[in-house]
Amino acid sequence: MRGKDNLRSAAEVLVDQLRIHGVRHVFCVPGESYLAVLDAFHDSDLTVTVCRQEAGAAIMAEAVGKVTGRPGVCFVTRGPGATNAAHGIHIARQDSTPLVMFVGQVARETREREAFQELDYRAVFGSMAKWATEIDDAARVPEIVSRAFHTAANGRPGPVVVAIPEDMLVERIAVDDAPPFSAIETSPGLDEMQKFAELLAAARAPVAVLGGSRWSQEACDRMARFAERYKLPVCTTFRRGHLFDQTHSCYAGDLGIGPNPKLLERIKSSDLVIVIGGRLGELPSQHYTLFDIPRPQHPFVHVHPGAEELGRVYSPHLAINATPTAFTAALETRKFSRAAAGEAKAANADYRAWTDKPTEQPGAVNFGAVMIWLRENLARDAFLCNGAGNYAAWIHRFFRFRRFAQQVAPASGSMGYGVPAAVAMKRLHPERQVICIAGDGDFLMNGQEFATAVQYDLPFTTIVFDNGMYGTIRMHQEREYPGRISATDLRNPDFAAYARAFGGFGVSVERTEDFPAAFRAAEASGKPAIVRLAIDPEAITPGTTLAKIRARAVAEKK
Ligand SMILES: Cc1ncc(C[n+]2csc(CCOP(=O)(O)OP(=O)(O)O)c2C)c(N)n1
Ligand SMILES: [Mg+2]
Repeated sequence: MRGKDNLRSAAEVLVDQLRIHGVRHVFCVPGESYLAVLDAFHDSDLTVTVCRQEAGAAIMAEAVGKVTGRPGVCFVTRGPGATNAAHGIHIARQDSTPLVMFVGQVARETREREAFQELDYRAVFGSMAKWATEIDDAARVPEIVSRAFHTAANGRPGPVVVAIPEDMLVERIAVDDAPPFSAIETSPGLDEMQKFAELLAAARAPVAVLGGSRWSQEACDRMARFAERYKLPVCTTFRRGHLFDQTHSCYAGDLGIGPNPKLLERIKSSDLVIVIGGRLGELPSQHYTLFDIPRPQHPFVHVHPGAEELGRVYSPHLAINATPTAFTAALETRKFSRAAAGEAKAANADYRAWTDKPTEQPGAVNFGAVMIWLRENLARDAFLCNGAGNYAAWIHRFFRFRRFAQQVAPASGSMGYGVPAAVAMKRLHPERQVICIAGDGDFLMNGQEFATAVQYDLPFTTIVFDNGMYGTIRMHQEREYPGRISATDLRNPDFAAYARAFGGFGVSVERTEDFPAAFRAAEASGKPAIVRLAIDPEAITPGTTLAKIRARAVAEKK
């Protein structure tokens, strides 16, 4: 708000810039280091969500960036606030998500004395953020915030950290606002599209691999039309299942952890791999084993919005520096010729055979059957939010994502993501169904944000897969050190009572057949809810048991 003197505090200027750049939501944990910004929120129409821990606030901002393609915004205090928030900054980095985090900083005249909670944010976030900076001069707030938004959102998106000294925030200044930032689409050139057309025409068994960010519903629809027209099998990379309608007849499956062996075979024997949008990091490359480094064994096209990513590990036969949005638009502007061999149909049949029915599992709750019930009963556009743990293998295998951004989960494999992400989705889209799925270990990493859900009356259901252990690590332990259990057992709280203690709804399920009624009761409660599932620890993946993994490891060691 401008005073009679026509001046604004730097904090007011900053909040005005957020509105100009299109921000509607901010997530924060307050701190005395940025009181002036909290005060500027008071008169703004920003929707503020106050969180219980900065990791929660940063993950909420990351989730907003992920589904909207525009920077999610969070505010945290200096020192411990900023280091707590590193959880979300790292996810935004690895997942290529636009995010801007503002950190309250000590007053400028006390800097470099290691003042109370002082940190050098350029150094701390230097290797984690896409850009880390500090605003020294109040008059430069519009310029630096504008650069933060452009940097976070364009090319390969990522997190930007902006430290804001508390004395700078209260300075009163006369300064012009910046114009709104623009999302810059990088389009493929005509020569590149010609070369792409030639590679596609020559290929007998091509496969497309979708990943990364800078997609949209329109881009996904264009990709689906292209696949359909040219009978192209399409798979999605780890936690990017929402980039292709998984009920589409060209869908070939999830190239994540524990993929369908037939999908791996198909990719290995393919004669043209087209990677669109993704980094082809460790998981989609199956720990860098699927393709030869640096030159892949088959013709290889890599389309990525960040020029620095092209040729980073794999030297492609054709590198296209373009956003998936612009690339898929270019696909619609010309005709391609292609010797259709019907492999999309075969690929989809392999996918369906792998995912249509649940596998046999030890224990009275079969999580595969639960996932299949959810895929048949959730709203078509429901958000599914989850973190990391073996429980997620059932999501990737048995759920069927239909719409862009429906899967809100960290490709970086970070635990503790689901609850804050679900809070953010419900804040953004109160009208849409939101589900969180969490492991017992995973849930308690940021489960305190359940209180945030209660505070803002956000009715979403969290399904807790309770197997009494850090299952993923137990699985690795049994593989590498069979029978030597170390630091992977968990003694859990009563998760249903936890929900009730916070003011939500809680129920525990011991048998598969009781799940639908429990889930419906949770949804009908109109409250944030937890449905806890009692899972047999032996049910470690959809395909095997702990005992089998241990027995095989023992036999191999003999
Ligand atoms: C923040 C974070 N800390 C640690 C890990 C390492 N880690 C990966 S999965 C896992 C166990 C997950 O346990 P749980 O949530 O109970 O799921 P489960 O595997 O039992 O299904 C751990 C500790 C991680 N990925 N992220
Ligand atoms: Mg567990």
